[in-house]
Amino acid sequence: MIKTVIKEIIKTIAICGTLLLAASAALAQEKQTEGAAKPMPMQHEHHGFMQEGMHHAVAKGVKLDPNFDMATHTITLRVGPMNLPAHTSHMKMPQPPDLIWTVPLDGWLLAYHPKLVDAGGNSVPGTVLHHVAFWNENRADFLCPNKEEHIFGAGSELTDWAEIPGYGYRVQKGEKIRIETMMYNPTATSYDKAYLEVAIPFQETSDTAAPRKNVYPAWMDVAACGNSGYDLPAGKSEKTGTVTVKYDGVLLGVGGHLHDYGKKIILQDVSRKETVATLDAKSDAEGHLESVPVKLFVQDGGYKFAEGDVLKISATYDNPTGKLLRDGAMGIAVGYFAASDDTKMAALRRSSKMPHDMAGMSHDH
Ligand SMILES: [Cu+2]
Repeated sequence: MIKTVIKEIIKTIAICGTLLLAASAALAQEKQTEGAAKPMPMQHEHHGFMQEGMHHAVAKGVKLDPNFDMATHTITLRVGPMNLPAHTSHMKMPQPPDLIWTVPLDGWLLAYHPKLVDAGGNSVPGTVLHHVAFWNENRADFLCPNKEEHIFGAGSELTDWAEIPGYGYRVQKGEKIRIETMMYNPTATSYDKAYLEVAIPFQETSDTAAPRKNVYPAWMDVAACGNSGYDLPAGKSEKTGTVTVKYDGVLLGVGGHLHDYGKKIILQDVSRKETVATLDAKSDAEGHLESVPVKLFVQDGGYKFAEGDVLKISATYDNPTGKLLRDGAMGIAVGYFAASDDTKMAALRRSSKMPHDMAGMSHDH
């Protein structure tokens, strides 16, 4: 079983916004129209981030419920309820349909804080989250424009994407954020009516006192701009890929995404002949991934990328199972990018949804 672990993408001291804005009635009204599930039952086939391209039964009655706390400027997106019987693999578990959140504000999303709770608000262990991924259907990825912008992801470790002071992910009213959730339950405890909650502090653009700089999620993948998942051979292996930077700017920090038996991920700027980061994974005695460290550059003004720079990513694994693990591996350096000339990034906007076969980081074959 693939256990997804994205660990602490950007770890900084979170500084909560202290400016209290007037509560917006418009935002509250917007909420009523949210949360409709997409009707297509085969949605998982087309867009899966960590999925194996196989059919999943669709869980019934799972809704998206967005809640706004104007006092703290936090949106909480709640996905559920989900029934999670003990000892159920992600293939056997009926999975939530893709859910669409229509952004009700012009502003910045500042951080993502995921957690799992039951109907009574009690904590449910992250172990039952296979992964969750947020995609902005109205924007293309700045490194791989054949893909949608992947703005947040987490697995069992419930990666907390902390705020970077002064920066935010710019959203516009009406943008469609697709939420893909995959659950499983390897534990001996069944969970009835579980909910995934992602708390997202935000700042509106109408808050002109301290405007944010825009950041773009940078997924630098050993599979380049193709599907992220690949077959993991037995024993030691290394996979490398390259992507070309298309804009001048800076990388504010970088973490990594590997699966079990992952050893390290290295990001190099080949054009500059420099190693940007070497991230050595932590694993348990069996090789199950526990964490990948984060390297920050924001305190030094960021690591400079120039248009045309070729980035090389390499992922090292040591698979002790003695057999090839189909779709068992991913190797992605994940960071935040800030462009020197942000106006150029407007070209990444899409008015309509991209065709399915161009959109995802799917494992489909
Ligand atoms: Cu993965």
